[in-house]
Amino acid sequence: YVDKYVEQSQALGLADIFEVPHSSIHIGRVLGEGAFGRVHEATAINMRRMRGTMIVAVKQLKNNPTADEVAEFLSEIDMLKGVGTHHNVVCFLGCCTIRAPYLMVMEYVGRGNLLNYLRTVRQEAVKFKTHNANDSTGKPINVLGQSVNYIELKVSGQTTDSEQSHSIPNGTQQPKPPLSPFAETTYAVMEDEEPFEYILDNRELHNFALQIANGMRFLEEQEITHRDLAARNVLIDNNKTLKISDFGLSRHGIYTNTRTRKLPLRWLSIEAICDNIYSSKSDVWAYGVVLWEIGTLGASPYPTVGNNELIPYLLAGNRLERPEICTPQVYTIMLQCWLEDPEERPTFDALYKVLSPKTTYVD
Ligand code: ACK
Repeated sequence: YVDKYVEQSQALGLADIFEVPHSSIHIGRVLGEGAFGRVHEATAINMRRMRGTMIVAVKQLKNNPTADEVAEFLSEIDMLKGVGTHHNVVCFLGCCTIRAPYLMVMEYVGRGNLLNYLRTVRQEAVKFKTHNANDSTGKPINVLGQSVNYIELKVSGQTTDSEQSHSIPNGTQQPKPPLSPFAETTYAVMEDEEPFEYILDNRELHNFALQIANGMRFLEEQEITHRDLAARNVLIDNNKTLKISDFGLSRHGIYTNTRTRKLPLRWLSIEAICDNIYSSKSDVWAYGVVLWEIGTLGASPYPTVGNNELIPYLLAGNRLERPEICTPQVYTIMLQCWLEDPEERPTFDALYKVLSPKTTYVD
């Protein structure tokens, strides 16, 4: 349905086509809040000549926004009108900008953000490990790397089909998990009644890295700088498709930040912190941190380094450490993303190609 809307808008070639009346949007529960915005689930009825209802996500400013906040929100909407669509970027569907409350209507992405997903995977893996504490045979797993079938999956001491997953339907007795916490499909949990699994699977994590690179190369191609790429700003849908979200800080081209505002310090490149210069290459730095977040299943970067110590720490050549479950090859990619000279960092297009299964996996 999202594609139909977008086709319709593009066919008409009008930015105004995005404008919808408030009466077509029925705001529902709050999904989350940011510094000055709030995202709601909503029902759109007969929105933009389309018959019927659909669930959407609606972003609006909090009460009593300042003039600056309103201007920024409207410029974010303007920017989104020109972005076009890509399956790894949250789709902009419409807006109410003629009168307040101003609304931004987006495709609804049903499973929250990637950071929470990764942390749930980690929790499940930890539970799993604790359950199997007396199994000391676990080899380090390779995530985001070449080794796929890296360890046998065992149940009660017997080798089983490595494709088997262990689903735990809500409220039922948990089946005995396999002995090794490092199996290809280590542990899966069914959430609600819908089949959505939390799995520690190197192919899945690799695929996440690839999808983010794919969405980002689409933005890079249009010279859009995201400026706040982080696992918390990547959403996941029911089919495990990742969507880059939260364009609040995005700008066209290379951008020098002149405002003082809260910044995602630990995701920022050296030139972004020191000189306020943002480009696709500073997004590439942030992408390296996202790879690290994936590899650590949602750890917080530089936990031992204070905010004021971060720049001297980076300038001295220090970087985030290799996550235990990452291959040296993937860590090399991260280190390239964190090269001090932005020009030496790879493009998203190059990252996408390097991470593509064809070049990485030998089946
Ligand atoms: O992590 P979450 O559950 O997913 O909490 C955040 C919150 O709103 C603030 O950004 C959620 N959110 C943002 N955009 C969307 C969207 N398009 N569809 C569904 N949830 C969204 C996000």
